[in-house]
Amino acid sequence: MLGIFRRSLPPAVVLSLAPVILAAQGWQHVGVVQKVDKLPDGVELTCGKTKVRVTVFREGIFRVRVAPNGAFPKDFSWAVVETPEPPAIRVDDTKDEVRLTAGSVVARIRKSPLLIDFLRGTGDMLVADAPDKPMGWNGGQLRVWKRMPEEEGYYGLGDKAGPMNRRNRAFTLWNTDAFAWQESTDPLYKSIPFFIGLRKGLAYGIFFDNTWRGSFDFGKEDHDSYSFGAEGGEINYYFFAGPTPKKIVEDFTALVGRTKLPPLWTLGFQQSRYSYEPEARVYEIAKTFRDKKIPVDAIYLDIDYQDKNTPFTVDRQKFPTFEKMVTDLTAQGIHTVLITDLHIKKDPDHGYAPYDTGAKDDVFVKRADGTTYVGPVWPGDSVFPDFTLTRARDWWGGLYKNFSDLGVSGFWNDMNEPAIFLTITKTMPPDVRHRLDDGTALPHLAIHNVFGMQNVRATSDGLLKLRPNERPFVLTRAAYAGTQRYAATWTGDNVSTWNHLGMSTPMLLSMGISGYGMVGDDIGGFAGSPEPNLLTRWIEVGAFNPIYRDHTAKGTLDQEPWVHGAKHEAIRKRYIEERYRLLPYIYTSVEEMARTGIPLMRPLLLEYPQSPEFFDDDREYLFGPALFVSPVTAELQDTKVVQLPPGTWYNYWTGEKTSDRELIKMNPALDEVPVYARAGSIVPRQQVVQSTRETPTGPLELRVYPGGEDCKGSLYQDDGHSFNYEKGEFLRVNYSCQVATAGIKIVSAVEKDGYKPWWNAAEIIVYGLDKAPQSVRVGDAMIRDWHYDPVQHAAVFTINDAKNNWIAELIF
Ligand code: MIG
Repeated sequence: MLGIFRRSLPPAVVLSLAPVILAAQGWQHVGVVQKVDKLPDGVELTCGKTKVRVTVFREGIFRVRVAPNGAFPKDFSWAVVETPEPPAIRVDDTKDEVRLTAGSVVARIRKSPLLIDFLRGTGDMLVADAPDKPMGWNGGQLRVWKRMPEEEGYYGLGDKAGPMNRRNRAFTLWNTDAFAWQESTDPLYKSIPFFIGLRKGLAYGIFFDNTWRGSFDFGKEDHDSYSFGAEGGEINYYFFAGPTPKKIVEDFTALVGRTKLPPLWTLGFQQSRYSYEPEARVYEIAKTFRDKKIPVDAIYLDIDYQDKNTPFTVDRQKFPTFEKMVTDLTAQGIHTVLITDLHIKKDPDHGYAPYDTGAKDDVFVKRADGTTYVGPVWPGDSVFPDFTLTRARDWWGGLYKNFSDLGVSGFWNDMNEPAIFLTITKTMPPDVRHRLDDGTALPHLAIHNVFGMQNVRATSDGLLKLRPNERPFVLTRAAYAGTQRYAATWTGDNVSTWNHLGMSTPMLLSMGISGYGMVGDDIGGFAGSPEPNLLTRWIEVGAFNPIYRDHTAKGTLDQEPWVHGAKHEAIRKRYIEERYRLLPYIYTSVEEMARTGIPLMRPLLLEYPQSPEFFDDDREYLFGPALFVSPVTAELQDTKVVQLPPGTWYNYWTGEKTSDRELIKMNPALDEVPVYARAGSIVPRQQVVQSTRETPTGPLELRVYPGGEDCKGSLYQDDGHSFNYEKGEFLRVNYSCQVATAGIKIVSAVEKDGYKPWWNAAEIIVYGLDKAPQSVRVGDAMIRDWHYDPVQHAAVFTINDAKNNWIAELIF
């Protein structure tokens, strides 16, 4: 009976029946603690035959593992890359509870029954197990229930659609090819079992490191508790004590790995479609960008460049001089990105090396009966590399040699949920086994959610072997926690509707706090064709997203920036140009993301966790540390109200200063996106270039927005493509400014000068000045060549030798 339910009802329905069927189905909950053993990093609790370990992984990070039968399996994770470094701990064992203290955080383990609460030393409760539902399991299934206080919000879970706050909804984690997904579609492409709980400024994080089909229920089943669990594997979760959401994101990304510094060109504008063909069309697209002087850095070739959709081949009818085309694009500063899907056409003895060598090396996924699994995808009957095997990943990585030798810059791994045609489950059957290096194998259910991750791991590692001193660029559709180590990603097959434009921002923001900062959407929408205003608005917003790629489906109308006439083209070009002007700032912020895990696109809850009134609008965010963006995503924009976050802000376009927490009412024109710069920030910019390969002319521009408590900015530059920065070949300059009655002082302090930038001079623009200064001084010298712009309320001057340390002063 229950088996029938399970098969025929969608997961959310099954979940809502849970309370009724839980007991009947034989859920068992962890019982009374009978024995407490101290471990070097925590405690092991024995309850009947069950053992529970609560340990401290690092300062502020606890870990909980449960072995229902008392035997902990080998400790292994696809996600975790950090090694534990347990701080000093204290264990207080009393009759009713055990307290495990590390620094300012306490795990209080109540004994009868075993319930775990995490508190701050100050007594503030962060999160407590639901009193009536200790952790439980049922056959292979397992689940953890936590108390759900009123007003607590839940943020994260990767690419889930809908509001960023996941409260009142339930989600399944099962990587799924979800063409034309909608707000209520679930599951989607990625499984990132991590979230932040946030209540009145108190924040904590939980990462449930389990790759099986999982589910998170934030108040759908029950109003007083939320829960997370999976259909197999282990109860194994990490608790992050913060204290701030930022610290939680930093700690989580340290645990599972951060985005690597990407090649600079991947931050430029990228043009794609399904598919540019034949070759002449690719040339035409490239030429149109250059003729119209619309900057672009990459053109993508989707599956039709291949011979009958067969990965690692080229259709010579359509692309007779493929090699020359790649070279010619490169010569124009345009990178070629090729799709290379993971399904290998089952095509024995026709000279198709990927199949023949893979079969010979025995790297394809098998079924339980030992036969190779064959499934239909784009090339027809296909086989699939066993990416969980190191030797299969190595073999896959080697397949990139030819394309890499030709100078193809980036690779796109689509369909890696994995997506399979002509089956109801859209993926591999459960009897597929995935082999592991130690000679064992796991069922598909255990590996499904990491299959795409291991696919892009293989691609990225392969490219690193082929071009050891080039940063690889890989784009993936499926992901598990930590996949940002190997690839950038996008939100899959969206639709050309205003609704989708609106859904995009919260999804990208959720990805960012889930550790995945190099993310974008299909600008203009994949399915369907955007009306002119929609494409224009989308290109405007995209300028302030991490990945900026226009893409559309087969059979749709052309979707390049110029397709709707001169008026739209001019607006779109202006925003794409703005993207390039901002590259010094964007690259600096992306370097920060690679170093700290703080995403480029930051939801307001990261910056203002104390003020829910500022983050209840999911569509507004900070782009890097300094810019506040309020996208226009409505077709008929009546009056738009922008609630600025605390502090003073400057209109990014006009330089106009706002007052604290100003509510701005506006009717944004089609070419207007509200963007504000934080008072107390310094934003580096450059001149427009047609691609990142072109050296900008003129000085570096430094926009100084005085005010705030800690006025600062920085600049990071390096060669943009190699790993030489790891050897110190980079430039880092820290800028600061101080406002006093007598004047404004701006300081440049070079932290590291291991790289010679393209500029010598810097043009400094100081905003927010009601009147012109009396004089401008750099060091001891008075500058004569400066001017005051009364419209922008800004003083403008140039420092010729700006690469060294300097102090500039505006004297009033
Ligand atoms: O079944 O490669 O999401 O971006 O253009 C469709 C063709 C397969 C899905 C991807 C989309 C891509 C398309 N792919």
